[in-house]
Amino acid sequence: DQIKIRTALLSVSDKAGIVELAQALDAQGVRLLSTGGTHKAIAAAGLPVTDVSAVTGFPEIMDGRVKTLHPNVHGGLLAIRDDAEHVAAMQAHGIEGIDLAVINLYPFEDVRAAGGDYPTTVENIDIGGPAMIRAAAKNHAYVTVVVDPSDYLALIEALRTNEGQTVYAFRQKLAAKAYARTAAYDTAISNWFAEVLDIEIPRYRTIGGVLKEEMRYGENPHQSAGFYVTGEHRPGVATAKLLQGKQLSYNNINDTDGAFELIAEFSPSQGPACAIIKHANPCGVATGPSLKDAYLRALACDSTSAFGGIIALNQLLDAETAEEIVKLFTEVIIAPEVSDEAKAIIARKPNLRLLETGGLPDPRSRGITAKTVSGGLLVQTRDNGMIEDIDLRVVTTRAPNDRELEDMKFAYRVAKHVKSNAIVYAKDGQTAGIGAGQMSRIDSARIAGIKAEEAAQAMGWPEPMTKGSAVASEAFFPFADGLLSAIAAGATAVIQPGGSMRDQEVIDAANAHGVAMVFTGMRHFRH
Ligand code: 93A
Repeated sequence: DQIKIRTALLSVSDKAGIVELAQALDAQGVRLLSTGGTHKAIAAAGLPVTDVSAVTGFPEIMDGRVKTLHPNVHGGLLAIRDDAEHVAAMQAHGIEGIDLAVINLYPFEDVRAAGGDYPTTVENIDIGGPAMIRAAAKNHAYVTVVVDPSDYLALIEALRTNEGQTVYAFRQKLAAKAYARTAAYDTAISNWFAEVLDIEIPRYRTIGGVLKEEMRYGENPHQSAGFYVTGEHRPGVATAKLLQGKQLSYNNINDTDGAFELIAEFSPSQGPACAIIKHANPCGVATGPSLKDAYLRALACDSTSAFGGIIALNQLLDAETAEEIVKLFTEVIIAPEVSDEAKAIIARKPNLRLLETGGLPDPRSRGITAKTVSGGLLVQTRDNGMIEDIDLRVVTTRAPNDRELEDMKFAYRVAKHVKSNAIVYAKDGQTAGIGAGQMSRIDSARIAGIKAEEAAQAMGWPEPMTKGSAVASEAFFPFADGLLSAIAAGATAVIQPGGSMRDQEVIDAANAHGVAMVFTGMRHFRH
């Protein structure tokens, strides 16, 4: 159960903490072996260390592609120490046991996330490192494997308090972590290929990531949670810089992602846009002549729900918008950029989390979404369908006018990001009422109408914004009732995928009320 560490092989790309670890090992009388760069760092600190080429009797060749891939290394890691045949093989071939492997890999994920060019990214695929990690982890009965610098302290402590030995349970846990690391590493490589080759089929995608953060809790305080990054080269919540405020919670991350994916549908070239999200559903989305206007217009849709919400912006957060935002309690702001003046204004609210992403993700880009089901994982490609790319089919006698058409598209873009069943009313580039997540479409239509009436009351408007609005349904109206409810709320134009058995009934109802309706042929379920 207890294994004394006599020989350690250190081979790390991330050199942080390696000298301190080497010092601690040296103090325990451990013999240190190391590869080129790591050897240099340890030797520079004045510690005795043997180059691995002295162990292999082979120089590092091919720019380091082959340095530890040698039986003297792998035999030393894999030998069963109390198996007579293994011991005989070690003696016959001059193989010495390696009891500790400290390895972290070529930074493939970092190079990928930084958008490294093809040859650079390929060169950063580590081969020897994962081979050693897997070998050492397989032989955890005898060998300790450390792949994460954050485990150095625990290792040092274990050796210090236990006469330079490690216990089996400790080695087992490290082995579990080791295979998680190599699995995540290969996943990142495979998914990089899928990204480069623009492969859409999930068969070529692997689910997995690197633990970025252990969270205080999950969706509820009794659930534990972690945030894994997949290394997708796409600006967003996983790679954003937290400029101020507490670490994001599980729910914050989920909601912020929803907010940012939604606002990314609004290209900055078409003007400022703002989305306010609560519980992964938008409570207000608007464009405006300025970002401040867009924010105020988004807020006006449902200022009650916006309390404690997440705000996403499609362009630089400026001072005048920041001044407005700090007036209300908000959990998170996410924006591609933040001006220095805006940072200073937000700093007055130290608990407000401010995220800067450096850009907007391309809504057309591919990628995958996943969710777990009991005993399985459901994986699909992202919903990257865009209304701009669709030929709309007018199905009513009256065609929509230009303003209605604009509002229809606006509403449809928002509806794509609303939990089904989704009904979104919009007018003049602003949501007028949103109905989300109801089990029947007519309930969503009714709720959206009620929200619009409440907004009109709160804002002192003479009538709800649904009067003369366009309405979007993210999936077809199964019956005319949902449509009639929307018409009763004042919608004059309707956008929906179509495809119901009762399409004709729905079209007839629209015609009877002089309402213009278009079919998109593309559904945006979001369950
Ligand atoms: O190029 S490799 O795939 N071939 C190898 O034989 C090999 N051995 C160790 N990469 C290899 N390594 C990696 O080198 C380790 O995983 C580590 O990331 C890095 C340490 O190199 P250095 O000590 O020269 O900085």
